[in-house]
Order: sequence, then structure tokens, then C-alpha cells
Amino acid sequence: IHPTAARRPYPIVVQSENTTYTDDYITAKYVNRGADVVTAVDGQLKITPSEKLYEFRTNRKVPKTGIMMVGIGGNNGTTLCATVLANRNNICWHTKSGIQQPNYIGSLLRASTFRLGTDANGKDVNVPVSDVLPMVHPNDLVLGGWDISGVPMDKAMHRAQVLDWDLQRQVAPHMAALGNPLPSIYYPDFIAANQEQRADNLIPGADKQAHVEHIRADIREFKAKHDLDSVIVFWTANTERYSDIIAGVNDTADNLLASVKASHSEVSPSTVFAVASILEGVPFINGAPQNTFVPGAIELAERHRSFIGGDDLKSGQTKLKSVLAEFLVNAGIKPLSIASYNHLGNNDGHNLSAEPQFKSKEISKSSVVDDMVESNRLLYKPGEPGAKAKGGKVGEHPDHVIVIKYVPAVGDSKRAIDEYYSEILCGGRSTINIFNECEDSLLATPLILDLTILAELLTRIQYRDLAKGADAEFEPLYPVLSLLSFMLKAPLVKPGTDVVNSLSRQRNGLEAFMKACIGLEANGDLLLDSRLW
Ligand code: NAI
Ligand code: DG6
Repeated sequence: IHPTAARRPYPIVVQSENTTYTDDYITAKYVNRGADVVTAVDGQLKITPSEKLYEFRTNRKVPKTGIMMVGIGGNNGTTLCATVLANRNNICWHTKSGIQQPNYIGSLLRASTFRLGTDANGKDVNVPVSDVLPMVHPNDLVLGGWDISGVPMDKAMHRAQVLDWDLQRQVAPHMAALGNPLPSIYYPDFIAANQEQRADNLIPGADKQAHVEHIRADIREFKAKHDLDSVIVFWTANTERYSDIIAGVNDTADNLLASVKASHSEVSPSTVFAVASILEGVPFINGAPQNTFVPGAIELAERHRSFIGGDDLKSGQTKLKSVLAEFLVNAGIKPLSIASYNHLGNNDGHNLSAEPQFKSKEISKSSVVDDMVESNRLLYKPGEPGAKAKGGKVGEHPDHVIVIKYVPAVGDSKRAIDEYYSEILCGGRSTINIFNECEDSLLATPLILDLTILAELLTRIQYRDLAKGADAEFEPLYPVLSLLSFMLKAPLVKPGTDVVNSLSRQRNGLEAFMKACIGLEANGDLLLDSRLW
């Protein structure tokens, strides 16, 4: 534990027979209430309320945790390291408006709250999300990772041009102490050709099996060197092109492992990192949009009960879209088209100026309104039975266009314009235009921290189904961590289950889960006290 990061004792006690505390665990019984719906022949919906009793058990020992970022020398990687180091060392810096303190604004865990209940006066009591269950403090994360660019971390931070100069100046010695990024793997076909000049820090050879072994050894060495209990591997490297899904190549775990052995050309660097992490039993999170988690990778994670999460950080334009589209559709207003444009001038923008990499980003940015449309077939006509899918979708859908342009002059400061063109009462039209300007990496960094800290927490939570008896074994959660969806553009979910894109539903889901782990009900907005005599 770093000396500046003195930690408070865990601040919450739930007084209920359903919640028990030992030195090692918080254990809570939880009734999962739902409703089973059957449509009868006459179209009537027959609904039966359902209840299932679970027990959740959270290991209270917060482990010494490291984050290994793939792409640590990029804008997100260096911004994350510098801001964590600034917070840890309490570095304040001069800006043109005064002295700035370090903080974690933008982090759901560190800068937002959950409502726990009401006090004796009926007033809401809200606590920081990070107080609800024992979790790693970002200041305590041990930082490391790989980059195909060998530029030392202090110089890489200068190259990124994200942070104020006075912060860079003060944090530079701490950044330099992190050393150089570990060499990484580079298969030129997967990222834009314009990235080639960065690639000077490479693990030699083209043998993908040897690359998996190399990455696994790096993870083990990092763990041993820093005496870590836990490591999270995080892909914040360049967006790759999509991998083709080919039967016999990457469709099953065994085929994927065989393809790694054969150094098949469709196995991407990010999938190599995912396979290495899964085999090493450390969580792997994909912060970029490409299909790292080919079906074989998901099956491999299931087989090894190793945690994975993705895809693509949801930092600005898409986050707003997951709120606005939901607002319109839930208000009974019908978006006819959503046109989203943005330009940026950082290295991410440079890489995305190549068509195959743009395509990956276009896919992750496009899917975000699908479930909202699907939930309201009053506004959007459903597909006729047997109708063919159009653009992968059945039924009526708004036009949805994504444009990204590379404009070097604006650097990391992304400018995004969105037009929501909707149908309102009796043929009327409404147009909402949004202009959004922000430092991209300053929005992305808190998301990477949240994802890392939540992923670690979720490895410490086990559950048992009490319908199987009072002595049923505790099991880990399902490996695909859909609870991370709030921070991700195209959330990866358990195959066969629905993706939730609505930002508020994603947040409510996480809140309900964390509360279930301490034996509390999810926040309802029934607010009977304010509605009854
Ligand atoms: P960046 O281009 O500044 O950094 C990426 C780094 O990855 C570079 O230093 C590059 O040398 C390195 N790299 C490329 N291939 C590698 C490999 N195989 N192994 C190790 N290192 C490799 O990009 P930035 O802005 O940091 O973004 C990182 C990723 O996160 C991109 O894929 C981007 O699309 C995604 N993203 C970024 C967001 C943001 O707001 N900055 C938000 C959402 C997603
Ligand atoms: C251009 O869109 C660059 C991208 O990497 C985005 O900045 C990033 O994916 C964040 O996207 P959004 O839509 O959440 O702002």
C-alpha cells in the first residue's frame, strides 16, 4: 500500500439476518424477483411472479492489484498513469485559471453515489459507490504494460499532448520511473499502415504460440516483481480490423488454440493477449471495438472460468446517445434518423482514418440504439414473420450514420456533432442537435480505472443457488462480465442473452447487483412515503 493512500475501514453495516460478516467474507441472501410471461393462443399475456433465492459471498480482502495495459504508451495509457501518479503523490499544478488538484472526476466508482436508504427525517442517504463493497483504490494500482512503441513513459506522455504542461513537468520523474513499455506483438495487417513508424519495440518472430507464452511469462514476472495478488490485463492499444470468423479457425476454443499454434493469419494481437490472459487466469478487458472475443475465445474463457469484458470504451458521444435515444423512445417520440459525426486529431484518430479500423469503430458505435428500438414496437414496426434481416436487423429501425474524420490540429480534443431527427404528434418533426467537445483521453481514463477495479471486485464475488440446498457450493460469476456494460459501447454479454444499452439500466443493474451482495434491495422509485397518507 502506498503511504499516501491510507484507507478507511469498510464503512457500511447492514443489520439484517440475511447479511453476515466475518473477517473474510460478507455473505448475503438475496431473493431475485421476476415474472414469467407466456402468450396464450388468444394473445393474452399470462404472467406469473417468480422468486429465486441466492446467496452472494464477497471476499473482503482487497488484493494488491496491478493493471497491465496493452498500449500503455498511447494517449489513454499515459494519461491513466500520469493521473494516478498525480493523485497518489498529491501533485497539484498551475493552469491559466489557478491551481488544479488531482481527482478522479468521471469515475463512476470514485465520483458518483448510490442511494442506500433514508434517514430518520426521510432524507436520502447517498454513499460513494466505492463504499458499497471493499474494492481497490485507484491510487494503489501497480502500473505496467506493453507497447509496440518503445518510447519511455515520460516521453510518451509528452507525445500524447493531453495534460497541462505544469502537470507533465512534475509527474515526469514518476513516469520515467515506470520505465519503458514491455515489447509487444505487431501483426501489421491488423492496425492502420500509418502506425508502422511507431512499431520499434517488438517481441521477435511470428510464432503466435511463442507470443502467447511470452505474454504469459510477462504477466507472471510482473506479478512476482511487484508481489501482486491480482493482475488485470487491459487492451487500450490501437483499434484493430475485425477478424474473419472462420469455421475451424476461431469458432471453438480448441480450434482457436490450434490456430494460435499454427500462427493462423486471422488470429489478431488482441486475441493473442486475450488467450494468454485466459490461460493465465487473469481478467482481460477489451477497451477497443474489434472482435477480439471471437467465439473460440469466449468458449476458452468459459472452459477456464477466466473473466473477460468488452468491448470499446463508451466515453462521450455514444454515452450521450445511450441516454438521448432512450429518452426519446421512452417518451414515445420516434427517432427517424441519428446522424453522428466527429473529428479528432490524436493517434487514435489517425489509426481510425484507415477504412478497416474505422469499420470496427462504426460497428461498436452503431449498435447502441438497437435494444431501445426493439423494446418499442409501437413506434417501430416489427418484422413480418420470416422477413429477411436488413443490415443485420429485422423490423423498422431509424437510419443511423457514423462518420469519423482525422483532423490533426485538434489533437486529443474531439469534436462531435449529432442530429436526432424525430417524428412527433400527427406527422410533426423535431430536430435536436448536439455539439460536444472534450479531451478524449480524460474521459476514457476514469472508465479504464472503473473497469479494472470492478473486474477485480467481481473475481472476489461468488454465489450459490439456494434452491440446490443449503450446502450448495459457491461458484464464481459467469466469465463474461456484462456488469461492466455502463463503461462499454458494445457490451459483451453471455451468448444468448440480450444486450442492454440504456445507460440508466446499465447503472441500475450494477447498483442492484452490488446492493444484492450486501443484502439490500435495488432502489425502486416507488417512493411510497411521498405518495401515501
Ligand atoms: P493511441 O493511439 O494514443 O494509443 C494506442 C497505443 O497502442 C499506441 O501507443 C500504440 O503504439 C499501441 N499499440 C498498437 N498496437 C499494439 C500492440 N499490438 N501491442 C501493444 N501496443 C500496441 O490511442 P488511445 O487514444 O490511447 O486509444 C486507445 C484505444 O482505445 C483505441 O483503440 C481507441 O479506439 C480506444 N478508445 C479510446 C477512447 C478515448 O476516448 N481515448 C474511447 C474509446 C475507445
Ligand atoms: C472517434 O470517434 C474516436 C473514438 O475512439 C472515440 O473517441 C471513442 O470511441 C469514444 O467514443 P464515444 O462515442 O463514446 O465518444
